[in-house]
Amino acid sequence: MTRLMLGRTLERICKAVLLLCLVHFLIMMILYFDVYSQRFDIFSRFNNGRNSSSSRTHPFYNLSRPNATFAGYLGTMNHIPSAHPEANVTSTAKPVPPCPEVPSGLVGRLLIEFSSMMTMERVQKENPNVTEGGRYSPPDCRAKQKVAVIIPFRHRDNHLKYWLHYLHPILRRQKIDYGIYIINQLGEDTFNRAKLLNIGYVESLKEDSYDCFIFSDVDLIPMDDRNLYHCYDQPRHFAIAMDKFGFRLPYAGYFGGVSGLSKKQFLKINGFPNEYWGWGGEDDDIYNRITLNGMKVSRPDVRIGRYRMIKHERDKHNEPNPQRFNKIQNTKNTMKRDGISSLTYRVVQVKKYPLYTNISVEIGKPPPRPMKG
Ligand code: UDH
Ligand code: MN
Repeated sequence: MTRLMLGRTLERICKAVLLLCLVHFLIMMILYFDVYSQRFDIFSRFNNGRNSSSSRTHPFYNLSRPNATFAGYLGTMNHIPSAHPEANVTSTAKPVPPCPEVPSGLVGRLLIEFSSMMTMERVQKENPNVTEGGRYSPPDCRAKQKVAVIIPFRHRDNHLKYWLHYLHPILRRQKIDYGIYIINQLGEDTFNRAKLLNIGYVESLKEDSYDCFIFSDVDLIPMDDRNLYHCYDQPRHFAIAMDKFGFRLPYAGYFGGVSGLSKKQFLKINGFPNEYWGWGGEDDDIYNRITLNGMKVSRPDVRIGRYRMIKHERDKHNEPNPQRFNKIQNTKNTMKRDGISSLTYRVVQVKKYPLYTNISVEIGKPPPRPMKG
C-alpha cells in the first residue's frame, strides 16, 4: 500500500517536473522571438532613409578580422528590410539620437600588421557602407562634428590600401561622420607636406561644411580604436606613441604624424606653413603656432595613442630640409604672412573613388637658394 502511494507521489513529481520544463521552454521561445523581432526593429532604425542606396551587393563582414565586431557587422546590414514594414514608417519619423561620447562598439587594442596582401577590391568589399568619395555617417546617431581626414600623398599607393583597410572600420566603430581626402602632389619637385595639408583644408570645405580636420600621414595606423578621431577643446596630437620611437613621444613638443584641429583652431594659427620644402620642421612650426597663439596641445593616454608605421625608406625628393632648424626659430614672425592666408596652388583633378576622394594638385617648387657670399 505504502509502495503504491510512493509510486503515485513519484509519478506526480515527474509530471510536475515535465510541466515545469514545458513552461520553461515556452517562456524561452517567447523571449527568443521577442529579441529577434527587436533586432529587426533595430535594422529598420538603422535604415532611417540615410543610406538608402540598397542596390549594393550583399555586404559581408569578416568577424575573424582583428578589428571586426558584431556591432560593426550589424552596422553593415542596414539595408535589410524590417520584418514589420509599418515599423519602418514610424521609425523614419523618429529623430536620430546624438551619438554617445564613448561609442559602444569599440574594441580597444588592435592587431595591426602589414604582411598580408592588400588589394583595393578587398578593401572595397570590406566597406560597403562607405559612399562615393570615401564618405560615411553613422546610420543610427547624429555625430556632433563633421570630420575631414586629410592625407598628404605622393607615390604611396600600397600604404594607402592598408590605411583604408584599417581606418574605415575604426572610424565607423567610432561613429565619426567623415570624408577621406588624399591630396596628391603632382610632378617630381620637392615634397611639401604642410602645404598639401593646407590645400586639404580648403578643398574639403568645398565639398562639405566640415568643422574638424584630421591630418594623417598615409603610413600611420592607430593601434587602439579608443583614440577617437574627432576634434577637442585644444588642438589634438593623436600619434603620440609610435613603434618607430619605441612607443613614446620623441620630445615634448612633437606634433607629427597625426593631428587634428577644429576650423576655429586652424584659422587662429593661420593654418600651416607653406614654406617647408622637403622633410622635417613643419610639424614643429605648427606646434609653435599653437602655443604662440595661446593654445595647448591635447593628447590621449600614452597607452591609447599607440601607432604602427608601415616601414619604408626615405622617398625621393623629400630629403631632410637643412633650413628647418632656422625656420622653426622664426615662427612668431612668419606665421602671420605664411599660412592659409597666402596659400596658392592649382587643382588639376578631383576624382571620387569608392573609398576616398583624390585631389591632384600642382604646388610649385621651393624658391632658389640665395647664392653664398
Ligand atoms: N609622403 C608621401 N610621399 C612622399 C613623401 C611623403 O606620400 O614622397 C607623405 C606620406 O603621407 C608620409 C608623410 O608624407 O606618410 C610623411 O613622410 P615620411 O613618411 O617620409 O616621414 P617619416 O618621418 O620618414 O615617416 C622619414 C624617412 C625615414 C627613412 C628611414 C629609413 N630607414
Ligand atoms: Mn613615414
